[in-house]
Amino acid sequence: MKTSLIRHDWTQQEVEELYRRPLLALIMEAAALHRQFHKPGQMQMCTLLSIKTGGCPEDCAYCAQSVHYQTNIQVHRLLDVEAVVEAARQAKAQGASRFCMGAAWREVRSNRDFERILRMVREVRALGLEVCATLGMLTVEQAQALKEAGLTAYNHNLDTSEAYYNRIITTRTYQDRLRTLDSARQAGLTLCSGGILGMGESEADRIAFLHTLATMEPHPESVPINALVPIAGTPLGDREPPSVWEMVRAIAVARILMPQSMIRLAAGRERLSPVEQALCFIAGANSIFLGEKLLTAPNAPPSEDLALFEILGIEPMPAFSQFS
Ligand code: SAM
Ligand code: DTB
Ligand code: SF4
Repeated sequence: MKTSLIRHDWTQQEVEELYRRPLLALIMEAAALHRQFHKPGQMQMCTLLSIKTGGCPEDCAYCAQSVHYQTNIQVHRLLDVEAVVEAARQAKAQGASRFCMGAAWREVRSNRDFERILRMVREVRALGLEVCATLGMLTVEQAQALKEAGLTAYNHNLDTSEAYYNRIITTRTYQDRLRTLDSARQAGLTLCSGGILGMGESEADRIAFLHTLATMEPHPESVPINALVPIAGTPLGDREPPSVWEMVRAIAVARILMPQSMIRLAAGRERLSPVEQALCFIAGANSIFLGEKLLTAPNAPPSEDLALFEILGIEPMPAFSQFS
């Protein structure tokens, strides 16, 4: 039965065995589960907006927005509610069903900026969109306030394995990360949590990272798999992004481990050809970021996305369909 395929007791060894399988067989198994749990002709479209850009005190080695690195971005304070609602309206008109707001904060503070974010959440939700936010660390009380305002999901990525984490970020710990995810869960928010491939991590790190996600109970409803977008000026600015084969493998393993979750082919998609993207969709990805920009970096052009969906016969997933 379906439910027996949703497991939270995966062992590290099982995940490793899956991860090392021959790629084509892995893709086929993932595709079969994808068909069982999801409508294969539907894709979730999420649009990102950076509502507060740059000046972040954390030192995440991949990030354009950290104060620790000299990068070429346009820094700005928290946007006005009206500007955000207008961007959400446009995202909806383009076919997005989820609107994700990102702030370059280490943690949420309960001040006027937070009140403004609660207003943004209420108004974007009133447009009939799912609303996601990624604001850094969070307490249960703050998560509850967001939930009451109508927030659907909280994004907080584990990024990589616990063992590799301090090679990428020194200003917080893996435990901090897990604690925030727990606060969001306690408040009844759904979770969006995934990671980045191509930061110099080993296969063992990728296996451990996927194992951590797959043993959460419940699984994060949404799992973004990002390819590193190398940002000039950051410590990872010169890295070669991961190959499409590495992306497909991670997506397929995530799909098998967490059959009911949305697996998002997230950052780095603009470097993939239409055929490469289609392969990621066959391997189980059923969610993308739609829109010209991610947070600071460019995304695949929406016109090209819509052309590809036309060819593949993919339709936008309606809002809230995962939860009904
Ligand atoms: N400050 C908040 C936090 O760290 O949770 C929210 C914003 S942060 C930019 C959201 C996520 O974007 C990060 O956790 C990371 O996984 C992803 N990300 C950031 N920069 C990236 C890059 N250059 N390439 C790929 N993914 C990136
Ligand atoms: C996620 O996993 N990826 C998004 C979203 N969640 C917040 C962010 C990608 C950022 C890519 C680099 C940039 O735009 O600065
Ligand atoms: Fe700050 Fe988030 Fe960027 Fe890390 S990823 S530097 S916490 S904005």
